[in-house]
Amino acid sequence: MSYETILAESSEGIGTLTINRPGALNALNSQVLAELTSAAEAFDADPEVRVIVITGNEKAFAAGADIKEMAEKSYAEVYLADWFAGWDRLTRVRKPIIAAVAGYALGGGCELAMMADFIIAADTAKFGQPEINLGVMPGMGGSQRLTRAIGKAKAMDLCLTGRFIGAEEAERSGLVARVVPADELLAETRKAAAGIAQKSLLATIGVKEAVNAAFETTLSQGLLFERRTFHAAFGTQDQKEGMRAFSEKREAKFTDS
Ligand code: CO8
Repeated sequence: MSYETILAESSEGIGTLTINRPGALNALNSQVLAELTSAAEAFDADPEVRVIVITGNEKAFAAGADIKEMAEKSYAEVYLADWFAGWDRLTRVRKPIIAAVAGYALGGGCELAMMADFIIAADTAKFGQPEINLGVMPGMGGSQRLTRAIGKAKAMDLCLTGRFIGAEEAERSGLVARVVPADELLAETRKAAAGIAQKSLLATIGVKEAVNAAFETTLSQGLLFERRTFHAAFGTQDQKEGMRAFSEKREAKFTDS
């Protein structure tokens, strides 16, 4: 399938989606939404792909929703079209997703990065929710996922002031998993993705479902879900292979069975 606003390529188990609107700092318009979510779903269904990476360019991961596309919309239009609810499709992708962020990740760009399972940031990355400067507020998860990620104080600070934070502060706050030098961002992300691609897909999807359950359930329900998912792993060949390989001091060869 060919796309106009993103690049999609896969190799060695890693499906990479690159937002490609450099002239607009990768602003997220409806076409990016449609293409990125469709491409991510296609990777999710592709047995050759085991991990998905979403990235931008060195200047911008994405500088937000496309302000020019939104500017003249009416309440009725955005309400009836349920604007941006379509991004939820990305959160239903079952395979692990890593966001590799360099440059600006603002507004919807920060919110998109937070829809990934974790973020690896270049030391040049800048995160923010500057919607307040446009007379609006976050609309793709900035008030919810950001608050869960970094707590009320920091989320309020970012959403109310619109200030940007750098990669170090983002890592300190728990928004970002790792910070790497900008020129190593893609190599480091690929290395992380390649490592995950070697694991049993049954286990990586189980981890993703269990960690995400922590955001949706009580602690006792989450712990029960985790335990049951752990128990289910004992019905897999990959559990036998992984534990035997440990005893036999060799690399495990997982077969997703
Ligand atoms: N939308 C559209 N175009 C953009 C955007 C954007 N978000 N960001 C940058 N661009 C365009 C600029 O208009 C410019 O285009 P042109 O050359 O044609 O004038 C080009 O990209 C380069 O941008 P700048 O010249 O501004 O580059 P600078 O390096 O000077 O500045 C900044 C970089 C600081 C990132 C600046 O571009 C900026 O402030 N951008 C806007 C950031 C922003 O406010 N983002 C939030 C957008 S709102 C949002 O995401 C809401 C999401 C949820 C909505 C839910 C609705 C229901």
